[in-house]
Amino acid sequence: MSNQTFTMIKPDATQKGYTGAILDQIIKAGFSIKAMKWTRLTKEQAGLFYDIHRERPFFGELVDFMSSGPIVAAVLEKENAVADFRTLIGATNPAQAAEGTIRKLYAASVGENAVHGSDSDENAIIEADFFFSKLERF
Ligand code: 3AN
Repeated sequence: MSNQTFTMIKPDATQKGYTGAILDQIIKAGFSIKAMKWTRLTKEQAGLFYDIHRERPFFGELVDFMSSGPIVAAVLEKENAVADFRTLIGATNPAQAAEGTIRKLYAASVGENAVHGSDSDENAIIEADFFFSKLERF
């Protein structure tokens, strides 16, 4: 079990003005921010980030969406970070997400689902390293 996870606030949520409310919910849930940036992915970068989904039928849609606007990328710290953050954001499909979760509150669909959260300690490290150097983490 690791104490860090990686998140992105996705283009649907940044463009609808939910960035502040989502960050507030993350902080109130006990996560501290170790690194954070406001940026925008190119299609190539989005494809590399989601490389494990390259063969999935929704890959093209996912890459188009994730490069369609700005995102907030962040490394978060808390005991049991990966599992607790997945609980906080709720199910991938917002229709199945529990009440009060970030996706239930702010996501529109399974594709445009407001936030990303790492699914394992191993992927949290890979994803954090994709966005942040050691000099950008405090
Ligand atoms: P999660 O983000 O909850 O770990 P994954 O890893 O199954 O979910 O999927 C990665 C991302 O791919 C999701 N966050 C979502 O944006 C997108 N995605 C997953 N399933 C679909 C789908 N059926 N149609 C469109 N996009 C999808």
